[in-house]
Amino acid sequence: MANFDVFNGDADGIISLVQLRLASPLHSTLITGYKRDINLLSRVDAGINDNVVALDISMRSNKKDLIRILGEGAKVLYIDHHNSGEIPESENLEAIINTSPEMCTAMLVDMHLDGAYRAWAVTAAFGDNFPKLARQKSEGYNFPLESLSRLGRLINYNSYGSSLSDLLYEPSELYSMLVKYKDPMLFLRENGAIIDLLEEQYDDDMLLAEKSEILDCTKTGKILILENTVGSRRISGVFGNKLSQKYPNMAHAILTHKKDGYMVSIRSPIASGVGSDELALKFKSGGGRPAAAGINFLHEHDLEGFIEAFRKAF
Ligand SMILES: [Mn+2]
Repeated sequence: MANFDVFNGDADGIISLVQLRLASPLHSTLITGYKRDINLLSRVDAGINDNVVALDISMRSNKKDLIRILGEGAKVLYIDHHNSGEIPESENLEAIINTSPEMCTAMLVDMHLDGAYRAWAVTAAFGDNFPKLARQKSEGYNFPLESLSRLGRLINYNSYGSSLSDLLYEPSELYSMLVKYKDPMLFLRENGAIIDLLEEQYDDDMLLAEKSEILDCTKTGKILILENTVGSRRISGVFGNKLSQKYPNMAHAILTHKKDGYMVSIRSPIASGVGSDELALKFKSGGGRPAAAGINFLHEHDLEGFIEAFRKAF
């Protein structure tokens, strides 16, 4: 019997697994990647009596491999908040999918575990850009919200890049450090330097992002362009989160220059929380959820089309 833990490399994915494995520790093969490396089930070779856990990766993008794995007879627990498409029928599949715009995977895990590691779930909610959800779930607890918010933001930031080499810490490495602690504050007390290093890099990247060029701006939406640098690739999504919190009535798209095109991060206005996935799915390599989505590669030729579609969507 083999166990496979498959999880998005961002704060939501990592902390979803942290909670599950604190609740039921076991030896497993860890399968993860940088934030946009989401076709992770393709790396799972599981059969009868094997258990697969999939966290915070779109079922829509992993459907083919999910069906293959279920067909081989493995049991799958799938917890996620991205647009899933149709969920396959199988008695080997337990799917907890909730695409509400105010929900993240780590909070679904929290519900699954009756709030056993709430401080971790709150950290993840901050990291996944759900500060309202984080605060609401903290009611009645005496959590140091500033610290949890900073930790969530920086774990999340660590996952962004075009390859693992853009990242300061490999997500599986970060997970292994975090899962040793039942309480994120204990982690911080003993490992402050790990997070301080991330913050230094974050501040440098953010400084550059804040000088980015504005491509299109209306009353309800803004499109910005970042230069083709490692720092841009790391900060684009988090920069989008920051802008969306600052201007809750506006939609944002952050384009990062790549060879012959762009990588795109889209954020819906917080006030409505919808539209991003629909816009992203109009393009070949697009995907995501109502509040936040992305396009891995937008060809230069499609830039005008994207601006038009963005204006129409928001
Ligand atoms: Mn998430």
